[in-house]
Amino acid sequence: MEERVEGLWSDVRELNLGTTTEIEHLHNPPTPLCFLRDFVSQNKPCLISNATTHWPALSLWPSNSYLCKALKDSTISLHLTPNGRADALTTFTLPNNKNSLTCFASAFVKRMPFDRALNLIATKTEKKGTVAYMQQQNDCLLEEFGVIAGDVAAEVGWATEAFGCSPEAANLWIGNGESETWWHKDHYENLYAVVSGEKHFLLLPPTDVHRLYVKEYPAAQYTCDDDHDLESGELRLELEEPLRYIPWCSVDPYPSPERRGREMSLYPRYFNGPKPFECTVKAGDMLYLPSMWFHHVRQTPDSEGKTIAVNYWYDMQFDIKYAYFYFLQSISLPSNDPEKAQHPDTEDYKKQQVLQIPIGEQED
Ligand SMILES: O=C(O)CCC(=O)C(=O)O
Repeated sequence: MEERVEGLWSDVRELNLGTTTEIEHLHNPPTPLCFLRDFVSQNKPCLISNATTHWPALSLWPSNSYLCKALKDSTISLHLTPNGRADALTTFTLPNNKNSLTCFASAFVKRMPFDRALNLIATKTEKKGTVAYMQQQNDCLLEEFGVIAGDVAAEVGWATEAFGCSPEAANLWIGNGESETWWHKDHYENLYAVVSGEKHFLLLPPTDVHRLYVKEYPAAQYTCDDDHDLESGELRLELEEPLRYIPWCSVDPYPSPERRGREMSLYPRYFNGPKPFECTVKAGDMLYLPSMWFHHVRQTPDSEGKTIAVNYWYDMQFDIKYAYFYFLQSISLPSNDPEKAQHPDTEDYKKQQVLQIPIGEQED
């Protein structure tokens, strides 16, 4: 079975996606027909330049003082982590200090005035104990940033025509070079436009699902006891109670040199298989990220310390491609992982996992 699945990875590249790490680059927005025929129906990404040249945001938003003035009365949700990794795997040390486990950690989310949040993101200070990211994914362009929403388009015209519907949500993302978005996939068609700074995407097609070693991890949440001084304030990680399990990708694509050997031996299908597609989205560019594609994102800030992007999520079709993908991910392949089970399913097994993993034998 392993060989047949490996054959699938090369077939999709040879037949459709290309065998380099680059995705197709369009120098102008496509017509709705071309977009639908050449990309959406083929579930194939592309980078599109000159799709947002008419947006006032491109000249206005790089200025922090413009944003602070326009949003002076706005309260927004800021996501805080100690390491820039929200919705990512990290090590949780149990209260006895002897055991630890790998868990899925969500950010501490704090509502605050926009200017304070931007200051936490864009100002570099020595003592910083937290990494801040505005990334509330609830249609936040309108929900939280309504006063500047008119600086960008409400939807992407040619995409709306191709999909036959308006976006389900439009989100604004403001982060800095320390934030990283871990491998995951979404059940949406995504048009992702960078307004300031750069975003660096790694992409893998849905056919490569086994290369990311999706397993169930206990959910945990960062919290903060004293959130008056969020810059240096300590974030604490707490396991959710009752325990809840989240299926999540296991692979860190950029392990530190000390961890690299271990990661490579745990996740050979990722490290020894075809390289992920790579795409840097610069200010003024837009990425079409098809539904169910796995993506990992890093960012480079602009000269005022931040990266800004706006993305539009359109409903995907739950069609025959989805059915094939769902079938493929149900096939389990052997794993080198000492934590073994890809989908542990009994409560006893899960409790054992939580209680019996000594520090030092963890993935982090
Ligand atoms: O920009 C990011 O950090 C992540 C973007 C993303 O995951 C998405 O648009 O689905």
